[in-house]
Parts: sequence; structure tokens; C-alpha cells
Amino acid sequence: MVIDGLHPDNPRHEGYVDQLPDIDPGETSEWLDSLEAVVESHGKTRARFLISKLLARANALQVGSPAAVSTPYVNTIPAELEPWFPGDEHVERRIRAYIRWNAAAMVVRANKKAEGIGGHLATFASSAALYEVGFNHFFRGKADGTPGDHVYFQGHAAPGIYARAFLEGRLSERQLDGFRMEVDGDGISSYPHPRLMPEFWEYPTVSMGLGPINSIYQARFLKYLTNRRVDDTSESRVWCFLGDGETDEPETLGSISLAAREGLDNLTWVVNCNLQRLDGPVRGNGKIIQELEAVFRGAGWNVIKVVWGSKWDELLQRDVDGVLLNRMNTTVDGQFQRYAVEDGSYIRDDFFGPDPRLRKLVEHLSDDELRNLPRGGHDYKKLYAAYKAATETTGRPTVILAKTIKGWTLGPDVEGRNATHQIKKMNKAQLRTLRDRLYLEEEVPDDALDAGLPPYIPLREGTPEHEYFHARLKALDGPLPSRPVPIRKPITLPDEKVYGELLVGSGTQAAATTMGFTRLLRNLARDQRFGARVVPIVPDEARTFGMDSLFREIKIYASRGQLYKPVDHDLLLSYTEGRDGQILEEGITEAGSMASFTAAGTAHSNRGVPMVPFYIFYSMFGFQRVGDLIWAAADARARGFLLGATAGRTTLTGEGLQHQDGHSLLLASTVPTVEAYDPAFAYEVAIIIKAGLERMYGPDSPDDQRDVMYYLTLYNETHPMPALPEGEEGERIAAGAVEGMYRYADAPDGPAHRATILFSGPMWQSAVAARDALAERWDVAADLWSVTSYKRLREDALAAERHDRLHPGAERRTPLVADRLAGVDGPVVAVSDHMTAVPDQVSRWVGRPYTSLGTDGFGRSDTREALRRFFEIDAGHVVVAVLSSLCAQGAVEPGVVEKAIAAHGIDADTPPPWTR
Ligand SMILES: Cc1ncc(C[n+]2csc(CCOP(=O)(O)OP(=O)(O)O)c2C)c(N)n1
Ligand SMILES: [Mg+2]
Repeated sequence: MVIDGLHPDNPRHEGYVDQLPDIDPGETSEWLDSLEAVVESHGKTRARFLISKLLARANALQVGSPAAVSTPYVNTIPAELEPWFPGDEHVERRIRAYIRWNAAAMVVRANKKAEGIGGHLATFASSAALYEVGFNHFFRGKADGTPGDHVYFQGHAAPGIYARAFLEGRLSERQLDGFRMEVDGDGISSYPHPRLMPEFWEYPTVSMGLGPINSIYQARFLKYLTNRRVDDTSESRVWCFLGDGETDEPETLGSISLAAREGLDNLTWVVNCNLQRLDGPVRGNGKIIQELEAVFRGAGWNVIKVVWGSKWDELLQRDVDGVLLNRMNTTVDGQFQRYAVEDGSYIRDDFFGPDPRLRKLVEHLSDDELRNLPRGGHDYKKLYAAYKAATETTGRPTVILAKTIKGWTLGPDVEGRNATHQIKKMNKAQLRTLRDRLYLEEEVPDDALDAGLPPYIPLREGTPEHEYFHARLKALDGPLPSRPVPIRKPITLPDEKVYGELLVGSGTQAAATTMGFTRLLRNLARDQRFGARVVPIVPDEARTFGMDSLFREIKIYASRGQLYKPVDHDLLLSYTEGRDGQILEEGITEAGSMASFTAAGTAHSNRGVPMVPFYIFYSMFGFQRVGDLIWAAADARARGFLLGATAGRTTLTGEGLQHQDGHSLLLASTVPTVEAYDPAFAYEVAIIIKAGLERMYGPDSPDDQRDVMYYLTLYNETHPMPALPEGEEGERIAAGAVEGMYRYADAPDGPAHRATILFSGPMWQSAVAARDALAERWDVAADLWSVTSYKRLREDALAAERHDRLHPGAERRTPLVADRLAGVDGPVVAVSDHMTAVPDQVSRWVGRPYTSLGTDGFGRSDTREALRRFFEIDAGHVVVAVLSSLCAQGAVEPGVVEKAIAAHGIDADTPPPWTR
């Protein structure tokens, strides 16, 4: 019994009431006594009903009591409030049947053609109506030259999206038959991949959770574009379709509060609640719809549950005792899944049976009718009502929780089975059952199934279905998905002078490449025409990287402006927010920041308005933390700059194991379209970014080379930044810095032996000091090279190697790295603040003895000097590596190497750093 505001399960939960003064205890007990009387005389169901009524009235009177996080297990929109359905239900059902059939036919045919090629039948079968309501009535296409809606399709539902494109005439039978056989160029991809189908797919979604989080930041970015007056996005809506199992991914639910906080009423999620994931039930012992409702309502979303189809309305209306509602509320999902596979008599006995009042409620229904009481997610009108309500909701995002059956219409062997997710074949009998279920006897006569290959059903001109289908397409501005939007607002590259500050160096002043980048970013943002397209993104680290100087100047984006006077308002660098703010200060979310990067970096294709994201983050929390989002951004053909700041296992001091990054460049090298650079000097940063912008948006760049992302490591070690020499020398350096390497200093004259030292990032200091020591003391003259990109050098060398392998008679190609390092006999030693595997990337093409020194192992906290000694990348170790390699060549005696080891104070008997 609920007494005195205390909750029986958790007495403290509602205890806050007892802390408030009761100004009229008499009145209070009257209310409570009434409640108690209701429970005693009419039961808990009636009491719950009254409380719900009270809450609803309180809401109407704007009493402002907090909304309950969950509601009973029924549809949010009552039958009497459903709007008029404007479509032709019959024709739409026919079209849907064609699409269902063609999707299944495509998967089955593909698996006939190539055993084990895969594909999914059940996901789309459960969500066909969810998509078709959208396609026929809501999703706006691009045919009128505007960007339309942004729709994220659930990856495994791809067969249904292809099947629709086939009816539209956008995909041919031949292409459908090439499902998952892409290599010859005419096939279609397994899942949504813009990288593979650049004129079709827009949003990669198949890695669970990434579509949902990306959709939130896409919707937020649309608001950003409008608030900054770069692009009017008010006509575009973001739709995201996801699975109920997919909501277990932290990325799926991790940012939903942002969507509510930002009032993203341009965002609608549709969760296909078929109660199943791959292995079995999503919440066998619970109720996923109820759980999600609470989570989303708690986060401030508008939640619309579409649980039951229309045939249940009448039953609920007659449920005067609340027994049906109670049964709905207390039946767990595992049992609901069971009902999906059982016959009507089981449902009558098990669901309706135990309570005579409940059994009576359905006595007029046959077993067949009971079995076919549909779920809300298969009820077209209920879905239409939900979508319409979602699009009319202002001030907050909407999630539609639609209950469906996995594999719906695919017949008893597939529907609702635990193995349904992976079923990709259907025999003739199963196909015939599907055909009958979809009423397609005319389109697919029995003999058409004899060959074992189900035929596709096209839309025939002159039929009502054809006419209706194309009329709807036209009314909604053409088909989706479709990529890209033609450029509507071209971008103008920045004036050359923005780079000048970095090219002239810092004189005697000590500076870090991070500081250099911040200067450049400011200059880019200030550029008159280009500036507005710059999107700086930072996950609560601007101060760490010295970027707080930008807060005042270009402001932090805040959709509601700044509603308070900041504590530092009187300072020059005050924390300034604004509706037109440019910086996306995302807070502590690398995943969210990466999603913003993707939204900005794909605006060129999904808005026709190129935007240039510069996402700066702790390099350790980039590829390692959100590598899959970066991979998806590459798939989405994102362009932009990723800046891994405070990089280097030994350069970032005082932080230790979790922060010190010595492998992001290695991880970056795994993404085909990432250009990974490790610049040493500010001018290299400027040269690389300039080249990147030209590659993405310059007039001379080949179109198929533009969709790239640049990854630059930035360091916080300060030293005077050299100037880029003028004239031809400067041009040589600039070209080399982009290609991957350039000679930084010639070998000194005099010494007998020759060697070459390659450095990257801050390791130029070890290299310079080693060069000096080698010349002064060990009779070795070393030239120094800055290697800005091992990844680029490797790709160039692989291409040369491949050419030679496949063209045995043709003139040999020399990899750039081999060409640059040719002509000297001595050893090459590469030194990096990253793992040795980074410089090792080019070792087999160097053509000279090659040693990599790097930072393999866990980082730890200490001074740079101590760390560089520990990881064996300081000048002493470079000297020893050069001499040791000369010794292996027979050019110097072992005694010389031993002497150098002693002279540099190296303890040769410590275990290797990666074992410590
Ligand atoms: C990150 C990630 N992990 C695992 C998978 C493999 N996977 C593909 S679909 C699926 C089950 C999906 O269930 P649900 O989200 O409920 O979608 P449904 O097919 O039921 O609509 C899994 C585990 C994946 N695609 N991505
Ligand atoms: Mg599911």
C-alpha cells in the first residue's frame, strides 16, 4: 500500500515529499484516504487508472509535475486520435508485396548463385511497413535540387531498399543479381556503403550504433548550419531506423540526451522492436519497448509506442476490468516471441486463458483470427499516425517504438524463430507460402518457381500500382537513398596569406606544432570567404591545446545563445557562447565529436554545401577510442582534418600509460582514405593542410581523389620553429613534405663514413644531436630527412612493386623512398616517437641497411629526457644504432660500438621497454 508518499519498493525514492512542509495535512489525508479506498474497493488497476488521469489533467493544467517515465503497454496514440490516412491502402499493400517479394528473391537468388554469399531476409521482412509508410508519405528526395531528408536505413534491411530501387527503375535485374558480388563493378553492396555505391547510399549504418549516433549529430549539424546562416535546413528532416538489439550499443543511447537538450525536432528515430537480435530475444525476461520508453522519456524525447494493430482496439475498449491491459503489461518479450510462432489455440489458452474474463473477451474470435491479431509495426495506419505526430512535434526529437515480428510474412519456418536473422535461403515450398501470403499468384505462377530461382516482379507501366508509385515519388521529390546533392554553395579556398605566419617560423621564440595549428585555424576561420566553412570541433580539450584563445573570437556554438554572464566575462579570452558560434565544443565525447566531424565532412555531398571540419583531440583517444566511427566516416566519403594533439609516447609528459600515444599513426595507416602525417615543424603543418584543402576542393584535383581525410599528429613540445626557405629550396621542401619525405640537412663534409637519419615529429632533436655527435666523435657524416608520412611512402612503394610484378617486361618503377635514399651506401636509421612498426612500413624498399627506433610498449610518466632514454630513441641511441649498423656492414669494429654505448651511458642489459 502506498502511504505517506513512501514507495513500497524503495522507501527513500519518494521520500523527498516528506522534506516539504505540508500546509494542509487534513486535505492531504483526504486525498490519500480516497486513494486507499479505491485500491481496496476497485483494485490496483483502477487506482493506476485514476492516477494516470490525475497526471494527465495536471499536465493539461500546466501543474508541471514530472512526467512518468513509462506508460502502460499500449499504443501512445489512441484510435480515436488517429488522423485520416490519405493514401490508397490497397495499392500500397500491393506495392509493398512486390517489394517484400523482390527483396526475398534477391537474397535467395544470390545464395543460389554463390553459396555462402549471405544476406538477410528477416530484418526487412519485419520493417517493410516501417519503411514504406516513410517512402510513400514522408521522406523527401532530392530531385528538385534540394537536399531533402536525411534517412539512415538499418544496414541489414538493405535488401528491401534495393528492392524498392528496382521498382523505381534505378537498379536493374542484373544489378540485383549481383547482390554481394561487387568486384566486377556491377554488383551491389551488402550494406549501405557510400564508398562502394557513391550515387546511391549516403549513410553507412551497418556497424551497430553508429547510424543512430551519427543521425543525432547530423540533425544537430543541420541546426548549426541554419543558426550560423550558412544553409537553410528547415525543410530537411533526419530519420534513423534502427534495431531493438542495436540499442544495446553504447553509441546508440549514449547521446540521446543531447538530442533533447538541443531540441532536435528535426529528428525522428524508428526502432524496429521485433524483440529479437541475432542469437535470440533482446529482452526475453523483460520488455524492450517499456525499457526504451523509460530511457527516452527520461532523456526528454517524445515517445510514440506503436504496439498493437487496429484489431486490438476493440478488445482494449471492452477491457473494463483492465485484465487485458494487465496481461499486456506483465507478459515478457520471450513469451510474446513464443506467441509469434504458435497457433491460435495456444494463444487462446496461454495468453487469454488463465483469466475467464480475458477468455471471454476473445470468445468471438476464431483461432486463426487470434493468431493474426497484428502487431502495431505491421499496421500501416497506426504507423502513419505515429510518423505524422512525429513530424508535427516541436521542440524535441521523437522516437517511434514499433512492435513487429522478425521475418513477418516469410512463413512459419522463418517468422519469429531464434535462427531467423541468418536465414538466407528458401526452398520452393517456402517460396510458395510467401507468394500466397502476399497474394502474388498472378505475378508468380507455380511454374515460375520450378527452376528454383524466384523471379523478380517489376512494376508494369499502365497498372494502377505503377501510376500510384510514381505519383508518390514525384510528390515527394524523387527517390531515396540518393547521393550526392549537386554543389549548391561552392567553397572558395583560403587566401595564401593564411599560411604565411607558419611558413616564416617563430624566430627565436619557442613554439609547439599544436600552437602553430591553432594560429592557422584562427587564420583560416578569419579568411573572408573561406572562413565560414571552417568547423572547429573539440571534446573539452581546447585549453589543453592552447585553443581557448579562439573562444572569444569565433565563439562556441550554443543553440540558445549564452543565457548567463560567464565568470571570466571581463577577460580577453572569456568563455563566449553564441547562436552563431563556430566552434563545436562537444564536451567529453570523442564519439559525439567524431559524429559531428562526419556530419560536417559530408555536407559537401548531403547538403551540397562543403564544410571543412577540423577535429582536434587527444591523439590517444582518436583512432584507438573511436576507430570504427572514423572507418564509417571514410565510408561516408567524409572530407576534413583530424588532428591528434599532444601526440608522442615520450613528448606528452606527466600523463602516463593511458594518455601517451605512440600508435595512432599505425592505426591511421589501416584506413585507406586517411592521409597520415607526422609533421615536425609548423611550416610542415601549414604545407600539409594547404595540400589537403587543395586535394579536397582545389580546381586541379581529380574528382575520384577528393574524398579523403587528413590525420596530423601535433605535439606540445616547444622549440624555435624554423622558417621554410624561400625559392626553389622551399618548393623542394614543400613538395617533399606532401609526398612524405624531404632532405632536411645535408651530411657534413669530412668524416669517413656515411649514414642517413630519418626523423619524424619531435624526434628531429634526437636526429640533429646524433648527427652532430656522429660527426664530431665517431667519424660518420649523416644527412637528415624529415619523413612526414610513412603511410604515403608505403603506398607509393606498394604501387611500384605491384606495377613491376604485373608488368614484367615494362621499365622498372622505383619507389619514391628508394629513389630519395639512393646514392649513399651507409646505413639508414629512422627515429620516431611512435612504434617502430610506423617507420618499418617502408623498410623493404630502402635498399640500404635499415633500423627503426620507436616507442614500443606502454607509456609512463616522466620527463621527456627520461622517457626518450627509456624507449631508446634519444640521441645516444641513434648514434649507437648508426654505428652498430656500420659494424654489421664491416665498416667499424664492435669495439667502437661498445665505446659509444659506454660514452652515451647506455645500460645494454636492461630488458626491452615493451616487456616492462
Ligand atoms: C558493431 C556490430 N556488432 C555486431 C554486428 C553483427 N550483427 C548484425 S545484425 C545483428 C543483430 C541485430 O539485431 P537488431 O538490432 O535487433 O536488428 P533486427 O535485425 O532484429 O531488426 C548483429 C549482432 C554488427 N553489424 N555491428
Ligand atoms: Mg531486433
